[in-house]
Amino acid sequence: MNELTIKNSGFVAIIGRPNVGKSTLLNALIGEKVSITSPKPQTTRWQTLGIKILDHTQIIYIDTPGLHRDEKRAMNRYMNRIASAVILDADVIIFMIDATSFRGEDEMVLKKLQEAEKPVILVINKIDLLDDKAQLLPLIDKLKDKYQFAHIMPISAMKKENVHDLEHEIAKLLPEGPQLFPDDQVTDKPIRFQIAEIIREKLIYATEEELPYATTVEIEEYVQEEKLTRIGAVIWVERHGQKVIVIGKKGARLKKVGVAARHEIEKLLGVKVFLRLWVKVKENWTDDDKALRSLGYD
Ligand SMILES: Nc1nc2c(ncn2[C@@H]2O[C@H](COP(=O)(O)OP(=O)(O)OP(=O)(O)O)[C@@H](O)[C@H]2O)c(=O)[nH]1
Ligand SMILES: [Mg+2]
Repeated sequence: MNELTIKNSGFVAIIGRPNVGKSTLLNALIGEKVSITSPKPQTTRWQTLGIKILDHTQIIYIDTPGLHRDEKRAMNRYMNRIASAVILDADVIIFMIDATSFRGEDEMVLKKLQEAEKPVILVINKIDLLDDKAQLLPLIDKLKDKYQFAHIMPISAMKKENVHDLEHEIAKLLPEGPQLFPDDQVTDKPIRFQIAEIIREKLIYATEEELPYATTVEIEEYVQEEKLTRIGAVIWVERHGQKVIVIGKKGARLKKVGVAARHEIEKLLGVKVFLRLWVKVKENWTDDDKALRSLGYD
């Protein structure tokens, strides 16, 4: 494929409340992991591009943080602000819901989309969890009354069911336009960011309750040597007690996170990695605009 063959291009925002499977869909569409995922809500904190060429169309997907109601902390307001801004920038919107549970927060997201007045594809995810797909019909009927969707598509992002069909429906809606990113670029995020996100994902899996929400990862050292890459990262938490938990008994939890992250980073970079993790406390950083900015939430 060369630049001259692209006839259409545009931005497709993946929007929905937390945990419906937005990042899982982005990864399924791109065919590799560009955005981290987890069973815990509010995993994604930044917008992340996934770039793909399909026939004569360059589709630029934008994964977003889940829109949510509880805006108690500066971090929550930041995440909602990002998702809302992406809605305004996109050419087409994927409104993702979970086939097994439609809630007030989904209604809130739909209301925002109604105001945006853009082509919206309703994507009903996790259909692999339904015994009978006919269970979806009342929900589809209800939603059809609320918005004139450009298309309605039940999918399973995890099992890659209907993902290919979805992609073709999306391509039909994109305007004429030039190639916006080079052929081989799949995301906008630099490697250091991807590494920090991999570490954060392993932390989310290794910790419980509020801890996933109180941690962020900063890469301090990234040195490519002849035979290995040396990476040093700081895991920021909000309180001393959280630091003790992240480290675990005799350092066991931190070690587990480090081993899991190192394996994935080695796969990503294709070289041996020496990974060192530190845990540091920045009091109340998730509710402090200045601290958020200094940690990259800008
Ligand atoms: N059974 C099933 N699970 C899915 C499917 N898609 C995603 N999941 C799971 O749902 C959970 C949330 O997935 P994510 O992709 O992280 O969800 P998200 O919408 O990006 O969440 P936030 O970033 O928190 O807004 C994970 O445990 C996924 O494995 C699906 O099609 N079927
Ligand atoms: Mg996500």
